[in-house]
Amino acid sequence: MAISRRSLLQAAALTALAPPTFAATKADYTIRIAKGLAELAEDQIVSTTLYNGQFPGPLLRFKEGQRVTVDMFNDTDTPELLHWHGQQIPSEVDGAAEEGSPYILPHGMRRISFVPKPSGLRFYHSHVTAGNDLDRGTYSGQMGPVYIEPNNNPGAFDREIFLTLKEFAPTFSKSGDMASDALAGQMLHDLVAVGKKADEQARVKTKGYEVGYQLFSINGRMLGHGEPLRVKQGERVLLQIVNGSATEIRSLALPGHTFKVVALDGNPVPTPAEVPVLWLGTAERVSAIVEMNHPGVWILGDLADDDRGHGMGIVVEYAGADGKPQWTTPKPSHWDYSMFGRKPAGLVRPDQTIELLIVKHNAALEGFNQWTLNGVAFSMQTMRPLYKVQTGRRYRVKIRNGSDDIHPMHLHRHSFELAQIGGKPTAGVIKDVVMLGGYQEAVFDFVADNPGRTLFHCHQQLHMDFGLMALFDYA
Ligand SMILES: [Cu+2]
Repeated sequence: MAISRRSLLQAAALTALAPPTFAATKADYTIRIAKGLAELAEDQIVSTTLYNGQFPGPLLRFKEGQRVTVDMFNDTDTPELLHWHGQQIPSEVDGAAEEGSPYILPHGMRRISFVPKPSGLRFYHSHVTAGNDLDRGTYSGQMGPVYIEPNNNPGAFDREIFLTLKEFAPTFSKSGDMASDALAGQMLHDLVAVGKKADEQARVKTKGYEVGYQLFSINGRMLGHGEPLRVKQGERVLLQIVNGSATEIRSLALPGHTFKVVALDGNPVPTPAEVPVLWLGTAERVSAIVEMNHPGVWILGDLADDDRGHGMGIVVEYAGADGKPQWTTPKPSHWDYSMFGRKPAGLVRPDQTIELLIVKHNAALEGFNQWTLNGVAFSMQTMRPLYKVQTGRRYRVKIRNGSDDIHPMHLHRHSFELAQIGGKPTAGVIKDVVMLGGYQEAVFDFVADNPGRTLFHCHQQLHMDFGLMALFDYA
């Protein structure tokens, strides 16, 4: 599983070579990785690995373009990696071993320095392989929000509230309940055929393990157990939401209110639009303004009754209102990224197109599904790059999903622009994670403008650990 002996030795060598002068000056930020307790409710206290002893980890506010130094101490017995999700920074500080970032060794430390960018809502989280260990990687409590202050803020609002969505107490199961009908668009027949063929060829006829959770939280508290969001009538509240889940796609609704989506993955959208329900794939961020114009005591929560019932929600309480928090299930709707985009103006011609096909191999790896991209499951042993890109060129990635699962596909160290999603052409939606629907395809463009090894993977921990990952390198 997890870490090869070679990469550990490499990490050890690099640490040994590091000059011992780090303690001379104080870093701008210090993150300590250690076991601790997260009190989700008075009678639900979980033991997990945390950043600075708290969940979520501290909100880190950076200024775009202003260099920071960060000390990362690993007080655990296992190597760690801290990844700066959504930032365009060098490979050696990005925090992914596949890109060449060294591990933070057990009871060791690493000081890094980088220039934060781009502005907007980002986050930081563990990037180690978890494999079959549900205490590791993003299954743990290692995540926290990052906000990179822009020069100008999109939209007018009175107040800003950060919300971190996170599940705890994971277990393996043999059934999943992924909300597969959440996304707009149709299944493509040729991709259904790919999935059917893979199922027929599979030696094991049952599907592999999935992960389920017992406890759900927003900002580390189960629904009804933390402080409510106290609001006033007429207030415009900007919600900065991070889906910190290891594996789940989340929805959020607030009865009687709509969400005006102003940014996706921290990047302002060309067409801010109001929706009744937000959907966030694993690691996605949504910035949305809610106009508080429906007084009462409400539940801002997940559409899934079971998840909300086990904590995925937070109470919104208007000044002067009292009573039991109310919930009503909204009418069914689909999440369509293209509604926040603009019409493509003419034809943008990429320099090259990279076509990738995802296939699921049922329970092929000791009961776990194995995933391939163009027939290759990523190997942590060889870490062989799948594709070489050239600086300055615009690449179009066409990713096709031959499975029924939704894949939140994430590109490190670069942002991309959606070109087509759910069968619809679009432009101007800049992201670093996109949910790819079951048997659907997505097309996005990125410019190779940040030399260094670059990871492209599904952010579902169970998928990335079992093959759904590719490395791009610069020629
Ligand atoms: Cu996936």
